[in-house]
Amino acid sequence: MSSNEQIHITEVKFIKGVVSEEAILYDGIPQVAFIGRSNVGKSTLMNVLMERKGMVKTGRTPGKTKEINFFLVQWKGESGIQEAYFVDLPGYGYARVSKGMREALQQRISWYLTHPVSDLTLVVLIIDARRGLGEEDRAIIETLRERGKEVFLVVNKIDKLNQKELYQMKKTLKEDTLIADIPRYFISAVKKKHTHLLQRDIFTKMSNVS
Ligand SMILES: Nc1nc2c(ncn2[C@@H]2O[C@H](COP(=O)(O)OP(=O)(O)OP(=O)(O)O)[C@@H](O)[C@H]2O)c(=O)[nH]1
Ligand SMILES: [Mg+2]
Repeated sequence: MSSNEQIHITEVKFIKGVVSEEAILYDGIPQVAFIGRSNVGKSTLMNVLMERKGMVKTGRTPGKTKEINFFLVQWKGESGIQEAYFVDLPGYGYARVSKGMREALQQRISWYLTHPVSDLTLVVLIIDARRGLGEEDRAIIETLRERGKEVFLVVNKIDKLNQKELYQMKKTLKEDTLIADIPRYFISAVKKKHTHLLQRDIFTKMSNVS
């Protein structure tokens, strides 16, 4: 798909929630995973990118998503219909679930991200523009880097910042050597600000592997 081409999504459907070893992890369909702290807007963003309101549940009790949810997205590309799984992961860092549950979820996330055989092609790491990169985010970036996985960094909820605050956040991230070579996007999922750029880049990446 060339960069100025329109995306035509033809189908989106929920396939299943996964908590352990399953064939869907390596069935040959490329995967793009959405991860981040609880409440950063993962599910809201997925709905925008997949162009389906309400496909993924949003704004419910934080920490509710416990499974690794697979959505099959099909679109028209240059070489006909192409497909990928958009994968919604539990959010991390939610304080109000038990320590045991928090650790179990953390383990499930890293199990998925580091699975030795998988078709995980791209990881979209989402952070809240008001908080910046946290320790868990940094650890995940390091893990993914060790395994040579490609990452996009999405700074969401920029509608909550004024110009000065946005400038400051951009500067802070620019000076952060950990993410120097990671593409980054400053967006608002709710206002659909700059989400088309991110959508284009994700579909371009996924088109080139599927
Ligand atoms: N102001 C603003 N609010 C947003 C934006 N994106 C998401 N939200 C809100 O943030 C809250 C959480 O959004 P979700 O999409 O459910 O977040 P999540 O990361 O999927 O949360 P968990 O599934 O609990 O990990 C909701 O109330 C959304 O409406 C944004 O760009 N701007
Ligand atoms: Mg969610």
